[in-house]
Amino acid sequence: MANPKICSIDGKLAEEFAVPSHVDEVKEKMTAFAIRHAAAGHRVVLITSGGTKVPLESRTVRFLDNFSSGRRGASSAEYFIDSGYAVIFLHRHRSLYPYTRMFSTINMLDALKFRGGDSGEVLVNQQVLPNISKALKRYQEMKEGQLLLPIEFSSLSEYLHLLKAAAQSLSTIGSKAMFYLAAAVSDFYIPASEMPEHKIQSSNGPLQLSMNMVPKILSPLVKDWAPQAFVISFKLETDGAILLDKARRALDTYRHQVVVANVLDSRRGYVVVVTPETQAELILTEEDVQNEVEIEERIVSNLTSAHNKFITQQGG
Ligand code: 9Z3
Repeated sequence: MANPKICSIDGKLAEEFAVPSHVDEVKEKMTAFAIRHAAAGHRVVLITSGGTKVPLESRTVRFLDNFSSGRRGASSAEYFIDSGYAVIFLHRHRSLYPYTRMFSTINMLDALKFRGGDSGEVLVNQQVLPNISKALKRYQEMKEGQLLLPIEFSSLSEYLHLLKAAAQSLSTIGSKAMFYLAAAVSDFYIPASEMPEHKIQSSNGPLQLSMNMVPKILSPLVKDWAPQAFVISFKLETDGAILLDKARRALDTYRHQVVVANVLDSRRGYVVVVTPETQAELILTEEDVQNEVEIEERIVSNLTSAHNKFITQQGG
């Protein structure tokens, strides 16, 4: 007889995806963060950002990676903080990070000049670091308010377990919690029981892989783990023709509040915010781009208003 425990997503998570050793410790931190900020009148958003990686061998040499630079998640974190939210930033190790992302292509040493002498003073060349003063001001305000809690993942297993822990932590603050699921998450994985232990040998010829479907985590998140929260998922396609249909289908299936739909090539300048009743296109014009407006500012503004309405409707 099939093991009924493995049929449920909770069972599958426990059996087939290694539990990170620090998950309980992280969960405590996230719960304390959520409670403290909710008590101070803040809303709290959990942002997922970056791609997951899936190992092909237990002693891993190779893995399958999902594409995402992490820019969407990192820039959105800044705009949420500017809008009065506290942010739990569940992100892929070494993907783009709020505030520092603006300088990720710059070699810091090219921007600094040692003044000499004993004072240890260093000068900053603001031409090499454009907008550094503005970024530093926002960063220091964030630090002062302790408004960002960064949590890292690399593998799909870590992502799944940490997201579950985050959902349970945020359930303590009901409708004041938002989930902004921008990470690019693998749909496929190799279960531990079917994974070769050692490096796959090319001397055995071409590689054929058979991968299982990753359980749809959005389903228990919405139904069981954080049923009062405001939940946004992202839908990524490369074929624009199927995008909106897929977004609507996701809303029908998971019954959450919003899908932000985007196509890989145009994601920096065009997204559609889809809800069960509405559909709003957010587009950056040439002028916006010249003025360095980012589409995440528009996305966050749209969603914070929708969250406001949601909280009012829930009577919270
Ligand atoms: C997204 O669609 C994000 O907008 C991007 C952002 C990953 C495209 P970047 O990090 O890119 O700024 O370079 N994220 C969701 C991707 C995803 O895996 N969605 C699943 C799907 O479409 C549902 S959870 O099926």
